[in-house]
Amino acid sequence: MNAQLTPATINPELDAFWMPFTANRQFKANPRLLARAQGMYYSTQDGREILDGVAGLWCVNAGHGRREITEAVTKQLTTMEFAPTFQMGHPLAFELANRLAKVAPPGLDRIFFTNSGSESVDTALKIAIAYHRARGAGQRTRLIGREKGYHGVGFGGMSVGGMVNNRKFFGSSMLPGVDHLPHTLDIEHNAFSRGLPQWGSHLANELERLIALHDASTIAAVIVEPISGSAGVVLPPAGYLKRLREICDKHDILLIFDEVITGFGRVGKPFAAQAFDVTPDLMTTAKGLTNGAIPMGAVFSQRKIYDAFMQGPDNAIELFHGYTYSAHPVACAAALATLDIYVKEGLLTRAASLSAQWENAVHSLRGLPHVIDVRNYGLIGGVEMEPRQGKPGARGFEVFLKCFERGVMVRQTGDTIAMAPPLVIELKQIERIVETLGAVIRETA
Ligand code: PXG
Repeated sequence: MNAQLTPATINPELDAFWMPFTANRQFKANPRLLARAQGMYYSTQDGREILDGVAGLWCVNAGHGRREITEAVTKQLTTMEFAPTFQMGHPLAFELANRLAKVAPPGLDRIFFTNSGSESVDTALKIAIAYHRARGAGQRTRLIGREKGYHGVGFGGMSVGGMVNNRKFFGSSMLPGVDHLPHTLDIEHNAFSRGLPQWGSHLANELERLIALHDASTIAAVIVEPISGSAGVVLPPAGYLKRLREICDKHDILLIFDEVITGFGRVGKPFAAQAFDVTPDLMTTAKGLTNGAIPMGAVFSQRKIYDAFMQGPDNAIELFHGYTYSAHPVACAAALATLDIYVKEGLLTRAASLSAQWENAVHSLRGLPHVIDVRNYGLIGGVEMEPRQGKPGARGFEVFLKCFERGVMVRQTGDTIAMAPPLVIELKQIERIVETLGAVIRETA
């Protein structure tokens, strides 16, 4: 603890808000406050323009200040601000589910609504376990995640997740019966790969090893992010996800893709499942679903899973799970307006037409001091720098801060800078992000 950084002595007005995933004392000593947003830009409270290199937090895919979303939300608030979806319904919920089913990967046309990525993940894990039980395989309760995985912060998502700091503070308060695949980041073999790395599809075979250890009859599901964002942009080696799919099929294990960041156009197709031509059994989403305007998440399920629940007496509740705000009417309105924009402006595939320029731009940072890897796919980029001796994350944070001071917002995870701009970005703005980052890296010892 640094006595000089006792919050009350810094800025008492900032004290009450306990900020998430933030160095509270450091932030409150030197706050970065955003006040307005339009298109590709934020403005700070003191009126500086900040180019948004990370779509808010991987969510504002259609850019900021979209009038259509504001209008749809305003209209819904004045028409009906809330309606229950437990034993009741409202039309927008059904309309949205139908619309989502149309852009979904093949067969994933049953949709369960949540309010966040974390809730989507916990929902999908619970559905997976209950699905096996509904089929008479109630002993299949084990869940397999992956090292470096991020699946939100609920107890389920934390347990299958594989980021050390998100787990170690919470003792053994984890789901029992969880195991983890090895992660797929291998700088030694794959540094500076353009797009998917070629080395490492065999890492999927580790699933066979875990199955041999635990026996398939105890395993409900495997959950992975097709591309990991939070851990610093970790890509699947070419062929890796297909291999996971094959092994899951062979052993009757459900495959869950966590597409909270890869969904809604980020990778050049509506979902990574389509980009990589691998269809999961369940798919979790949030973020881009409403362009970040109103909190909402959705779990996409294969019809066979939904159908497995639709048995027993007609008056029996089939799944004892849900949230007060599942399919909140205002969130539904926001999502419908967002989908309209995505379709009208071709944003679910626009990243594919920009990805070659994006790739060239981010790979131009190769060769700069301390840069040990550059990774990219769709409109996602990661630049990994060597950590300072004994101070992991310090260099990354300094680069993030200096970029912000120069009017470009990126994300920092350890010593990796992650970028995921709104999908409406123009080439000039890609150049500006990469030039700023490059200049800052050059000056950062
Ligand atoms: N799954 C994945 C794959 C995510 O990326 C969540 C679940 C949880 O979503 P909620 O809505 O509960 O936060 C996420 C969230 C970052 C960053 O910069 C990424 C997330 C959240 C905050 C920061 O890497 N992803």
